[in-house]
Amino acid sequence: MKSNLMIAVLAAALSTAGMTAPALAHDGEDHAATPQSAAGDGVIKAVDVKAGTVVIAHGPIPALKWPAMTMKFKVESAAVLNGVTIGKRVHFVLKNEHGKPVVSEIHVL
Ligand SMILES: [Cu+2]
Repeated sequence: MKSNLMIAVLAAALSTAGMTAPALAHDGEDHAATPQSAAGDGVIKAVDVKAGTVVIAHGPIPALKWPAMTMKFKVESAAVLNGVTIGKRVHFVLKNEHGKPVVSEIHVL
């Protein structure tokens, strides 16, 4: 089921790749021509289910031209945080929600 979802996300990203839409913003930094979705790996540093946020020390994300860094993300829904606890190594998927990166999937490694 999860791999089907991944394919759906990628297909959606590809189908919208040619359209003009707000690019993923990165904490106020200006990154041109960023895609509608991207994935990265990292370590969970904090989880706030109530606020719907997660802090991830992530590696470089070449698709977004992001260097490695620790940053706070919003999650698409609280369900994304199921099983996600501090110290876990994760693979995560970001999607572009009105120009802001939102974590749509977290897979504990
Ligand atoms: Cu970052």
